[in-house]
Amino acid sequence: MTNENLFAVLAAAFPRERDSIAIETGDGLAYSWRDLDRASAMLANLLESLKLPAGSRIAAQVDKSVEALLLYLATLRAGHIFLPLNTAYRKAEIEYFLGDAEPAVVVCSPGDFGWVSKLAFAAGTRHVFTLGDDRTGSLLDRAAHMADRHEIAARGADDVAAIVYTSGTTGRSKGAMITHGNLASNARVLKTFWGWQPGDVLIHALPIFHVHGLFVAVHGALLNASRMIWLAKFDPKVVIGKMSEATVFMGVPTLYVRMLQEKALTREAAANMRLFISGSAPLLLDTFDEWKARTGHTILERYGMSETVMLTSNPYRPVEARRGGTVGFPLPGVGVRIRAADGTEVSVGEIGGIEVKGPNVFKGYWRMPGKTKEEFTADGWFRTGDVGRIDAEGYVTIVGRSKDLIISGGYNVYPAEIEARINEMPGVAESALVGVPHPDFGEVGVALVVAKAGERPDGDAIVAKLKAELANFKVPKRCFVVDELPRNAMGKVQKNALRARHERLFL
Ligand code: MLC
Ligand code: AMP
Repeated sequence: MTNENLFAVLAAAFPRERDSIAIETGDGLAYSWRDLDRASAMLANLLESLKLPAGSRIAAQVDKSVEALLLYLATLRAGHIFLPLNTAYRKAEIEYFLGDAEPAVVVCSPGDFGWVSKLAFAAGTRHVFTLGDDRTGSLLDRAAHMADRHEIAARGADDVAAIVYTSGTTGRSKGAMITHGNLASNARVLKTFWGWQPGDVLIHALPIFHVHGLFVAVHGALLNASRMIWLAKFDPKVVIGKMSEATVFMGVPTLYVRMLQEKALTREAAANMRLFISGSAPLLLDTFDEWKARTGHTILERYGMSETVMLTSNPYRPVEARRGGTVGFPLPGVGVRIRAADGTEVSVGEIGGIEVKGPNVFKGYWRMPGKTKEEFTADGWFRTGDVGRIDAEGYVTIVGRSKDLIISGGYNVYPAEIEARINEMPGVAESALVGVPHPDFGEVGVALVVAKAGERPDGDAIVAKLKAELANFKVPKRCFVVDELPRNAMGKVQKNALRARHERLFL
């Protein structure tokens, strides 16, 4: 029987020339394919030495480094479940994730050991390691004593490889259980669909705690035996400077917007590049057009989700068929359909809810069978919560979202979570968070707050308090105290009206 462990799939694609460079970092370090194999073996052996039960979760909240990537690969290799956590998350957020996922192992930055280990031990975690972005910390100290050979754990396509938390529209965050089969099938499809070829080099400038940077970008390069230029943080100047040595770049729209502000972005600078891919948030037509004018390259926009990895993509060839403002066609093997609110089929070109099906669609939400069932139709399609249409040629266009979600710089912000926090603050009767256009982040949150009778809460103080409690990208950029929130006949807050009122705040 073949081993369907995703690591086995990726490792089978490593080049025979094991001493060639697999990853080079922004500060000049080089890792060969042999290094990736041996170091992931050592880390996998460390995990195995802990004698963890099958299906253990390995949580990581660490700065981006090659070693952080190796921890992910080692977790796959040992057959455990990887749980990546955004480095911006603060105490309350981490406390929830650790309590919900009950990881057997938590890896955090050395500077966070005090507070993270306290939360982890309270959640029942037995092992807390540290990993710095400069190859320091107890994780590597312990792994240094391990053997550098390791037999890849046997896993089936339906076994869970990772849990990625996505915030809920109401209440608690949900952990999407993504299987080895989901990830392997998607990576294989994208390798062909995006025309990965020998000699490709990827500039990797995204964070590795979400599906875009961790799965789409990393699996793409590894499955193609491609070198990665590994940048710990996105810096537009550095990325433009590296284009002459690379061929592929993936980014959220904000990254493209920021590069367009650089004089160094020219046709010449981008001449060696084969493909620019955008996703995670809507790419404005202006950005698409401007990029083409400045570099001669047509950005290829695609659409995906944590629960489904990649769903649709504009075509690779012919280049003229990449259509700005659309997310292209369903990927091979992926079913995409549009349904009216009552679940009935809509005619071609009509708007409705986007539903999807395929080997890429996740197994369900961690310990939430009820929620999982709710998000699937009776005939097994997953409701994305996105609203769109499919035209006569088959192009999918996303026109909005039925889920109350703000996407800011490629990060998802669920208003319900922020509103709940604001509502708990003294002097606040109720609140609403809406997303408004922003030139850099695409969309940002603005909070509207109604005071309790006789009280005078302060908008700036509310923002400051949220800053202390929440991941920075979730904090509203502005907060206004208003007399009342507009409501419809059903008593529901009319967020569209609020959005319209503040539409030009940052433009
Ligand atoms: C940073 N800030 C943000 C923000 N990022 N505000 C709103 N939205 C964001 N995304 C704010 C901080 O709060 C801070 O504010 C200030 O900007 C500087 O913080 P920073 O951390 O130094 O910012 P920077 O490094 O410039 O980060 C911006 C960014 C980053 C665009 C590089 O947000 C980013 O890497 N985004 C990519 C997200 C991503 O990978 N998404 C993929 C999800 S997967 P203050 O006030 O404190 O100074 C997915 C599925 C799919 O969606 O289809 O791919
Ligand atoms: P996440 O839960 O972080 O995986 O975010 C998934 C959501 O990002 C999707 O449901 C969409 O709303 C949004 N998204 C991803 N790609 C695109 C895109 N190309 N255009 C518009 N929205 C997108």
